[in-house]
Amino acid sequence: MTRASDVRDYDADYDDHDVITSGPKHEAAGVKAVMVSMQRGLTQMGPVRTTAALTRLNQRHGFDCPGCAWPEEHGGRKIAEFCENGAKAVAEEATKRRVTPEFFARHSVAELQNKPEYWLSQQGRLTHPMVLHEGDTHYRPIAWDDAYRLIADELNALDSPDEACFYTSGRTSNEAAFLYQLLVRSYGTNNLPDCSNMCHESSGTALTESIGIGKGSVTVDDLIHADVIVIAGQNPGTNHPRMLSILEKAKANGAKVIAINPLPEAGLIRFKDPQKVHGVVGHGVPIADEFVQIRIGGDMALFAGLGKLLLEAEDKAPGTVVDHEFVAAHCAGFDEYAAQTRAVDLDTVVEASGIDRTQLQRVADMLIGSERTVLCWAMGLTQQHHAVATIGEATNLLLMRGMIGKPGAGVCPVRGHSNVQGDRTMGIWEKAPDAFLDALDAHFGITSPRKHGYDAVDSIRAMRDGKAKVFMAMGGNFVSASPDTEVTEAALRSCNLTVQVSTKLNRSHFVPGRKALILPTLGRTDRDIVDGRKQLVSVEDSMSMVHLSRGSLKPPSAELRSEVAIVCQLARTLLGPDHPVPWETFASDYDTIRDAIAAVVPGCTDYNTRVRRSDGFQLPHPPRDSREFPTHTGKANFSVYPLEWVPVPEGRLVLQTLRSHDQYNTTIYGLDDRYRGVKGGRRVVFVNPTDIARLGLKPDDRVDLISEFEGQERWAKDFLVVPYSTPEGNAAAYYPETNPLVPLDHTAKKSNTPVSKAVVVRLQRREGSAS
Ligand SMILES: Nc1nc2c(c(=O)[nH]1)N[C@H]1C(S)=C(S)[C@@H](COP(=O)(O)OP(=O)(O)OC[C@H]3O[C@@H](n4cnc5c(=O)[nH]c(N)nc54)[C@H](O)[C@@H]3O)O[C@H]1N2
Ligand SMILES: Nc1nc2c(c(=O)[nH]1)N[C@H]1C(S)=C(S)[C@@H](COP(=O)(O)OP(=O)(O)OC[C@H]3O[C@@H](n4cnc5c(=O)[nH]c(N)nc54)[C@H](O)[C@@H]3O)O[C@H]1N2
Ligand SMILES: [Mo]
Repeated sequence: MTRASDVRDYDADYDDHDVITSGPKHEAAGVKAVMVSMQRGLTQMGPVRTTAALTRLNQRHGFDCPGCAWPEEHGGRKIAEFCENGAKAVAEEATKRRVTPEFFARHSVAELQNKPEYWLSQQGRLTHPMVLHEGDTHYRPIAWDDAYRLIADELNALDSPDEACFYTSGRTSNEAAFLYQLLVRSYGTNNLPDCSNMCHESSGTALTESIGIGKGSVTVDDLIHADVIVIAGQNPGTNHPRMLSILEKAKANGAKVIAINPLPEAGLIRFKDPQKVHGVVGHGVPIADEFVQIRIGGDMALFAGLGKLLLEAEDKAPGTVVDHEFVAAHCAGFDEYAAQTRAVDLDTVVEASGIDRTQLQRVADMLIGSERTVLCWAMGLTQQHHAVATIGEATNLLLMRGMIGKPGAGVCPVRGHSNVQGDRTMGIWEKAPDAFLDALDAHFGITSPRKHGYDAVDSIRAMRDGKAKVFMAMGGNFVSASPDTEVTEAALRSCNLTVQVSTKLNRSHFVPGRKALILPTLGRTDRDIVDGRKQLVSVEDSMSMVHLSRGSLKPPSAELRSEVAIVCQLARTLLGPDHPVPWETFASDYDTIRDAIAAVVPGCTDYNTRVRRSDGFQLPHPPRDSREFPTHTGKANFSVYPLEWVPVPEGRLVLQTLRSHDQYNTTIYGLDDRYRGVKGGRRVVFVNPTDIARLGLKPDDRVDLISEFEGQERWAKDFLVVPYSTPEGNAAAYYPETNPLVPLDHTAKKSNTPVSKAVVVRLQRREGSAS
């Protein structure tokens, strides 16, 4: 039996024993949002840096927001778009607080490993490279060259390069990502797990099967001109706030929004634009025309049921629903899809989704009446066991109607990290296609391995099983972001060496291997000057737009190195003076990296020139650009999978693990989730009032969450029960506190993404609880 939280009790000062709850809010943003972000800015950065930072956020000559991957409006990089959570992400990075060598001398690793993420997040920016030698109780400073030597020695001592794993989080720039994968492949492995494996991997897998490319097919302009926008499994009010002003524009043009979510998320219901008068007074703009309160994991059934209703409407009035010309010219598998979908039992759909026939028909009618439909989604769809099939099923609804590669219509997986899509384009992929590796080898005269590497889950398994012994992370917080915290922690502790290239402290620093390094690096907001010349980096947003980002703030310490510098110097130390890649040239002039990217990465010709255009440039996307579908059939494929959903076992709940309004993934900004009416704490579990009664509990009871999977139990202790509007049988609680509950082996079929949105749990009332 696993009891992860037994070994990991949270610091009372930084957690929630005084939670106040007041129920969901119905609108997002508004003046309160401006006040909160200004206050965070002033607390973290002081007035001068606040002004300097916020006036350059997403400006043409400024830096790309380190928050989400939502794009700027085309031609719209002139005015700062206000976004509370973007401002908070900047405040966290540009903070004046510092974590110095004295800090590490004061606090032992034993002490720091018991601090909650929130406390760690709030200590500020790292200033010096630090090492933890075997048997030491404290991290101590290390010279950069000695750090590179240590990594190189440990890597060279391995029996095979496949015994090392090189993680990337999605903030890394295109330039750093390109060099990092080049270093890893030159060393000899494809073990390049990244945060995408835990995030949108299911979208990439599903879209590659359906349309031949794992990226979204729409632009902001398409959204603005859509008739219907479906938003499934996404909470834009918190996680992509700038999307709300686009939705508002689309609505002003007459678009209808269908929100599919177990929770009535504030931003899906109403939006108060703080830059407009109606955002200051009044109730804001209603967003969702149809709120579909789906059961967790019920989306595939919903999309299949809608498919059936669309086909029935087509049968009644042939030629009015199905775009036969598009299907005949561009698609494969329609007959098989139609046969399976016609046979779908609507009673099963109602049971699986929790959506009644009347609403099902209403939504189908909206889709039938739409000439231009955009389908947006995020983690509510991707982190499910049947995620790939679900996204395929949703895509079927668009294919049938010829809604790909047409203005105002298409698929829109809304990415998370600000450059997660760019990192993949640059080759951060454990399964990079041979064509990419061939181009890399030809350009640099190296021999990349062809054997596929480990993704995030397989890296944990490999470390657990003693097959991987060195772990290096280019950003992120692998320990807290990964599933099955106790297994992941043991896996990392069993390594010979763990290396974290980081901007700020996080738990991964205190779950060390036999030896550990913390290498502090520049963030997006910091200026990067090499030999007196300011260096620029570039990123790709959720809609395949590539543009520059220029940091402008004084870095937290002269000891920081850019990610590019760290990769280049490590590469030279590891690979030796004769290695053919010009690492020194790359480190001294980032234009030379972009020239190499132009030569190797498809769609990047003339990178240096095009990326300097005011809006940057858009990467090619054959389905969007010319209705070409580079799949194995050469056509867009209808996706046909057996129908799957998530039944709720007797006396149990299906728990989704999600973000509050006051965090960026594992970086915790504060203890309030304003839009869900939670103040002062994060260890809460949202439960339907009927379930609270049925389970013999009361609101405000304290419970332990016990996950049950294949006969194993996993525990997370001491959560406050909060009555909330969620379908019966479903519950919600925050990530990363609940990661100990997510089983490592419960992953999405084909994409291997951890099933973070459907964990079967029972709730056990704690002794001394309120009732
Ligand atoms: N401020 C801020 N911005 C962020 C982040 C952050 O932590 N903070 N994280 C970034 C990252 S990396 C990512 S990937 C994105 C994440 O953006 P989201 O995907 O919006 O993030 P989650 O909080 O995981 O929310 C998932 C949503 O899916 C819903 N959901 C859960 N289960 C189901 C289901 O079965 N079906 C449906 N239809 N819906 C379901 C939940 O109720 C919730 O509204 O945000 C990015 N932006
Ligand atoms: N249960 C559950 N688990 C989840 C999820 C969920 O919804 N539920 N979501 C998953 C998703 S979508 C994602 S994307 C992952 C996120 O996983 P990660 O990307 O690994 O996690 P983050 O919390 O974003 O990483 C934060 C750390 O990144 C470092 N950092 C910040 N900026 C920079 C930079 O510019 N350079 C470098 N080198 N370091 C930097 C800081 O030190 C900070 O502590 O978590 C996944 N895990
Ligand atoms: Mo993500």
